[in-house]
Amino acid sequence: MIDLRQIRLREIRLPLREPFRISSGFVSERRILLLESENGDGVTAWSECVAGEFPNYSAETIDTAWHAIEHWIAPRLIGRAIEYGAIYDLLELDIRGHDMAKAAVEMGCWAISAEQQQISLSEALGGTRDQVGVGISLGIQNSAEALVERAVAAHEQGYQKIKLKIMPGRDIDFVRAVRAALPDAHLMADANNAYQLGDADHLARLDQFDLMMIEQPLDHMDVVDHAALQKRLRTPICLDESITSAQRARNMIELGSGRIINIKPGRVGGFTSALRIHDLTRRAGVPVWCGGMLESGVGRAYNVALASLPNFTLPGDLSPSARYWDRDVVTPEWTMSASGVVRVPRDVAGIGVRVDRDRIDDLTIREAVLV
Ligand code: OSB
Ligand code: MG
Repeated sequence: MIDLRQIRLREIRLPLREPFRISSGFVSERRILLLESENGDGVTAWSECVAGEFPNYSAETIDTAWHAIEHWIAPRLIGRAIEYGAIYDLLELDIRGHDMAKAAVEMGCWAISAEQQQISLSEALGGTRDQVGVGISLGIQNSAEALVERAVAAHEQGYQKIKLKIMPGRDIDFVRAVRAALPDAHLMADANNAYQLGDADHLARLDQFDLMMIEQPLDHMDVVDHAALQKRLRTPICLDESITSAQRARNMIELGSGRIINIKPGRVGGFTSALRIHDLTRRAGVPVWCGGMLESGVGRAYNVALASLPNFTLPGDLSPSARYWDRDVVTPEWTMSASGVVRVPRDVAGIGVRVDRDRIDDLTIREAVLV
């Protein structure tokens, strides 16, 4: 049973080792919202909000999430006994949207519950895998040569899936060059909404490169145009931004808007919602994989746990700590084996890594205690 006593919010700044560019924006330093939630029985857990600094991926930002947690979400939960599995539906009753803010709190409560039961987060979720396949997401580069160089290096490191961010003007030729350099690699593209249905003929030119999938080519809320586009592509469409709930996942399946889903627990409002999507896609024979939002080692723990569920049959955007940071905020840092897998810490209770509190204190630029 969850009976939250307080939530401590902190903003930390963590510079990326390499700037990351997608079709709609650019980030070189992550502003990360971390939560430390304390239950009435003294059990605590760290969690992370995946919202970015600017609303180019979805409407939420770190600042809207901070506001939503402080003013609307924490007041619904603090001092009120509730099952962790019921938090998502409680918040949905009268708070529209703010899924990333909700997820940060809800997932922290799952971790509290796992700590109480002395089981791993993976076990709490019903995970079955001891290790999960890892993919890398390569940001948009200035030239095809620069992209090829990074893709080849990633392939040599063992990544099981290489995702190429694309946008108009940096698509067909860039993907062609990578495919020529890596004839057998598992490649995919992610457009982050950079195209319109009128670009269908252009996007169909990607079919020749045997991509595993093309992620979210059209509008960030759309499931209708994607259905029309999927009819014109041989390459499977994978939806990311459009799938904000189990209802949207059901719509995608009913309409044929895509054949694969990238589940980011932060984007869908937390673990209860992610599990519903997992279960309904599994029944429908739609494979899923775990997406990433350039999380610190705290958020990564939640993604790795989720990716240990049975229908996560494709490699996730779960790169090791060193891909992103000179030094992560957890110990041990997240690592990847030469065969491209990350170990699921199913032998450790809770999130499975220790949070380096001194380092977080050093990195903290803003703090609030909600009681
Ligand atoms: O579309 O999947 C995306 C990062 C920020 C915003 C959106 C996306 C991404 C990534 C990064 O692709 C994946 C990762 O965390 O490694
Ligand atoms: Mg994406």
